[in-house]
Amino acid sequence: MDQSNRYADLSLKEEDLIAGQEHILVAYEMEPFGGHGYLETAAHIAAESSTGTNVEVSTTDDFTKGVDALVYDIDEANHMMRIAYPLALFDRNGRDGKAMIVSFLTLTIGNNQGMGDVKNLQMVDFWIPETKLYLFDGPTVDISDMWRMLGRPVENGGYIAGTIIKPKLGLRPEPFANAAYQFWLGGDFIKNDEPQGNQVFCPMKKVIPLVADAMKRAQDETGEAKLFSANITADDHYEMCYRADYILETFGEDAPKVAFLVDGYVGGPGMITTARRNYASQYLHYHRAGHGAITSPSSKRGYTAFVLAKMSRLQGASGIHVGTMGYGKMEGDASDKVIAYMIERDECQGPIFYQKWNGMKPTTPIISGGMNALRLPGFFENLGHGNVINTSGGGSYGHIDSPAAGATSLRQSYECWKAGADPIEFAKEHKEFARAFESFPGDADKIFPGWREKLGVHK
Ligand code: CAP
Ligand code: MG
Repeated sequence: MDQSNRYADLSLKEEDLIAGQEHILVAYEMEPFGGHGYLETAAHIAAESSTGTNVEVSTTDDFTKGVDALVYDIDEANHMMRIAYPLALFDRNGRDGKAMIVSFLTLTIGNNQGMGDVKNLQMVDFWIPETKLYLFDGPTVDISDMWRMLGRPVENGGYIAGTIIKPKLGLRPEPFANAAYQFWLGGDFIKNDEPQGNQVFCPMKKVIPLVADAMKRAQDETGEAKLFSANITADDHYEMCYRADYILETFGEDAPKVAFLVDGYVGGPGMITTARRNYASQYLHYHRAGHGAITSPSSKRGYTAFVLAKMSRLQGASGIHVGTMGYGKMEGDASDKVIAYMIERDECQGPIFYQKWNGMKPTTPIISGGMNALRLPGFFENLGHGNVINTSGGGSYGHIDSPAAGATSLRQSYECWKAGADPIEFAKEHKEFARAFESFPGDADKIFPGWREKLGVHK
């Protein structure tokens, strides 16, 4: 059934919808299966994503029709379409009237993902009216709080050198805490790797007190504050809070320096909001393992990594992984910097929509996955700044001298880029950075050909 006379209105103007502030706008890349018209399929998607189904139902009344989602723009040649969703469609909390990301997803990326006439459907951008942003939690804690704890300026506080405890699994409590201590001697921030939590060989109640002690010792030794991002991901709200409460109590006076890592893609939006609402004083670290299943550039469904990051700011993530923009080991390319800009700025042009954030706190881009001191200068150059948290697991524990030397090499790499120095010349004066070349010779050959001769390394 062609529903385009009800669920499409191509005379609607986007600028009027934006001025009206009463719709959420969503842009999709869409292709119908052969035999299905473009507008007809787009209208079917709008129907299934709002008030309709594949047939007319007798219970529809005039009010219902007033909240239909409407296709207002199609570009068949480029497989693009845009839908305006009236705000009234979205479910709201009974307790406090707030919006729910889960409801946003249920409509915009719900049943429409499995329809028989839709070959591909991926959300590439969305726009929230800036006067309605107060409906979303937004972040409570941001990178400026981290900078303050590190004793730095709260604006432009610079690069936060971090790591992930490696190996990913298989360390017992003492070696685990020792790995943390060793890194903290040179760096700022450590995160649990995403599967680390409460393994039988490394129970939370054994390892967390040792990590808290390692933090104290590293702080005493270096005279610097240290940060730890503890994984509290769990199926069950109560289990998550049980872990979080135990961790805060154990860190005691250092609890403000604890972030909570939540795996928000596998765990789902409810888990992020549970952390955001129950622990509003902690930095909320959104890890996104598994997201590639739908956000991969090769994926034709779901939504993009850009959309995931933009949603995370609404949910109140203090920081989210945004990839490495082609400089690390995961998928991505240089143009992904728009993901970082969208979450850290107060207004930003996305792939389709210009979003104003109306003062909502920023979400830190967390840069991770195959990074090391040699790859960072190029990364900073592409991004244009270094106000990020970077976690380099292999890049720290893979340094041939020590994890502390690995951490120092990361900091030096930032200093090198900030000074606009030539990395080879900089390496001649900075031993840990120089030793990163020998630690990661494959990268060194690729990024700095001829480095051996220039640095006098002949092994
Ligand atoms: C990085 C990491 C992170 C990835 C996830 C890993 O380790 O701990 O989980 O960064 O990808 O297990 O791969 P290395 P993303 O530093 O040793 O590579 O950040 O893109 O979500
Ligand atoms: Mg990991």
